[in-house]
Amino acid sequence: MIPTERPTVPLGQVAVIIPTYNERDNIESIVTRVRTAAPAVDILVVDDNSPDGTGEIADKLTASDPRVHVLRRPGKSGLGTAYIAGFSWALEAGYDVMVEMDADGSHDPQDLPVILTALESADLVIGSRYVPGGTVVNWPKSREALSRGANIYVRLMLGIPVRDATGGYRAYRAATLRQIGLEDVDSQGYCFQIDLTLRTIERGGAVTEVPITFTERARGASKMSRAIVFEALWRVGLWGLTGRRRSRRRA
Ligand SMILES: Nc1nc2c(ncn2[C@@H]2O[C@H](COP(=O)(O)OP(=O)(O)O)[C@@H](O)[C@H]2O)c(=O)[nH]1
Ligand SMILES: [Mg+2]
Repeated sequence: MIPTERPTVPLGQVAVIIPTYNERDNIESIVTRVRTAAPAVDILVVDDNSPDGTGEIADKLTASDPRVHVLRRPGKSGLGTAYIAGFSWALEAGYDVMVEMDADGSHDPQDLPVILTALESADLVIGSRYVPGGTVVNWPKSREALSRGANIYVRLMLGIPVRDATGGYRAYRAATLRQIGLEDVDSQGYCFQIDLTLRTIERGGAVTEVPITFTERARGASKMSRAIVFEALWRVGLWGLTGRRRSRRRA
């Protein structure tokens, strides 16, 4: 969905939020790459007390760069709550834009300037694998089929014109996050991304997708699980069947 008539609004200060759980081999590289690709942004790492020492590495990065921040949580509590904690921290600190980015290198920091430029005339920008020009590298066919299938299911169930509603490389305006009621979001994983996309659209927000190349991680292990996939299946099904979008519009 590409808004056409909207005037551009300057962005202000950007916080890139990077959730981590056992990303020891990736954290330093991703922080350095973000710093190089977008020197004006600040970074917040949200680490869930990773047993592999990711948090300690992040603390060292903070010591040498005051624009890198670390939020340490006591234990693994899921991607959704990690982002909500990160968003809350950044909203409180007065940032104007919050970017979601994985630590594992799947999201190329070099795409950040394009994503941020698109946000000048949108409320949410999704780095999209499934718009023309977007692509996935090094995923097994089964994983890509799952992701594509999930996005078709989302479009059918929710009726939203977004090609990559599960994508986790995205930028929000602070005002958007303030409006969508983060306090009652309890979706995790992919469903968290779908939930926030739907909430943005429900409140009249403009969503733009820009094509990205998503590259499967080279180091460390994925935290995706069957439970995360099933959560998205049942919640999206429920939202679709109960007409969540229509009832919220009336509210
Ligand atoms: N803080 C935190 N980060 C998480 C959690 N689960 C996943 N992550 C991070 O979220 C990002 C995406 O996770 P990943 O395992 O790569 O998922 P995949 O890309 O769907 O396979 C990575 O940076 C992970 O370290 C969690 O429970 N807590
Ligand atoms: Mg990943």
